[in-house]
Amino acid sequence: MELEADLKVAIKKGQLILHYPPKINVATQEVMGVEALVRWYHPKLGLVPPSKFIPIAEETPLISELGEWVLRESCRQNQAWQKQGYTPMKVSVNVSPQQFKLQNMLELVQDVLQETGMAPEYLVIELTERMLMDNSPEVSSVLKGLLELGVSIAIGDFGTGYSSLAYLGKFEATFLKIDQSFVSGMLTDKRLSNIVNAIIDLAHNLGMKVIAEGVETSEQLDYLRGQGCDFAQGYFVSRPIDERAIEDEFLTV
Ligand code: G
Ligand code: G
Repeated sequence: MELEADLKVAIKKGQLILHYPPKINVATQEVMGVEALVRWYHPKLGLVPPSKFIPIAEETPLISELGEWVLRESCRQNQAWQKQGYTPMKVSVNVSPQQFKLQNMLELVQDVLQETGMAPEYLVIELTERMLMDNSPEVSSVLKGLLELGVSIAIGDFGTGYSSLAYLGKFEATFLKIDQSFVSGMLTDKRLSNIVNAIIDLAHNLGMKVIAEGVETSEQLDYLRGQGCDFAQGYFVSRPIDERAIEDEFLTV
């Protein structure tokens, strides 16, 4: 619980930072966007990974404050890059199911886009399957509203844990992300490559683009290209890096 009190302070004192794993277009190798991942520079503990504090925040209303900070900072940074003349790209922001329950995400997104001046087409909201299992009318209408605004929706960790194909029939997401557990074994395990191929076909048949997560080698990227996968992220492209490194290594004018 000490961490919870510290986290409250952290948000106020600017101890949170974002690191960005870039995503590339598999066919052209061009950067299509970055994902925003939060980290916490704790004064005593050093760099704390999100796995250590997001679950704690999710048990309290702090998840809204944290989520709001991440959304605002991601849009601010991406708009700043565009203003500096870099080729525009998308930024994806992870949103916890708890945050969706606690606040009106549609209003929040509209406010943040207006405040930062970033166009909706550059924002991707990333959800997990866990979130979509809650097919309440409220969640569906917020997601619909976001899509109508021009914001994209990505479904992450596809195929893990909470699998249900039911929601894919009801809801039109922009991107489907193949979980890294499938990608990491797909070149040595035929069952896994069959699953990867099936997810790509399924997504394309439903009008979604596919993002492979956890790509670590050029052989994996080549395989995904052969299967028509649209985008990829993972250590082969780059580990998550700070905004300066993104500017130096990935942005183009
Ligand atoms: O250790 P690493 O940063 O790579 O872990 C990434 C995971 O942490 C993401 O997949 C996501 O589940 C979670 N995460 C990172 N940043 C955020 C965030 O801003 N909000 C939420 N809800 N989860 C995040
Ligand atoms: O964002 P997400 O919850 O999917 O991230 C899950 C974890 O996987 C994070 O801790 C992230 O740092 C890690 N990760 C992301 N890309 C790679 C990769 O290419 N290889 C490995 N081993 N881990 C990765």
